[in-house]
Amino acid sequence: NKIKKGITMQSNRLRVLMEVAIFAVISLILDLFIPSTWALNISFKMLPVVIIALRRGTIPGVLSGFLWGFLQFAVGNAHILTISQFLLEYFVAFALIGLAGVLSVPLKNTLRMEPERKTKHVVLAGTGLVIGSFARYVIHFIAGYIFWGQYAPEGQSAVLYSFLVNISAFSSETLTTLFVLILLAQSYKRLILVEN
Ligand code: 218
Repeated sequence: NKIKKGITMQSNRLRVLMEVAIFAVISLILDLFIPSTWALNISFKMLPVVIIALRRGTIPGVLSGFLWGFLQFAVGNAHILTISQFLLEYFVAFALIGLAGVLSVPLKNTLRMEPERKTKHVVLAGTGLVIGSFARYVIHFIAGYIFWGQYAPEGQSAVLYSFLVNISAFSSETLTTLFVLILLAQSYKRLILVEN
């Protein structure tokens, strides 16, 4: 019986890792096909990583974001200025999206215990999204004024330039993703609740 339990735990770990990888690939595909600019980002490519974070918790979420960042690099879809900029924006920033997972347990408890309270579900999932997205964009803002300041318009400081670009990208991307999260509210039970 102990052995049986051990095997079940192992195959469950494998299952979680597969989900982490599959959802990172979905984020990558969305990123390859939805056009966006640095400042305006009407897309929901973060959503798969957010869903994995809410479904499996912070560590799988962070792993999935990290893997997405690596895949961006692997397929040549990363914008690299320097090594430290690359590590910061594609590994640290993307991994931080997984922080959405801090609301995994509260959301799953609510889905189980108060299955009819859709608004509460959306508020919890949306707050997770905002936490992960915000943490990510703090990094893009910092990288923006350290590394991307050269692209600021004449007379605009690097800090202000990075702030304006990244606050705009953060708001547009987070709101778009929130919108899709609201559309998905009926499916949280299937997307986020797991038996094991
Ligand atoms: C001001 C400024 N411009 C560009 C970047 C680079 N940046 C911003 C947002 C997201 C990503 C990752 C790929 O989607 C990158 C590389 C910046 N940080 N700041």
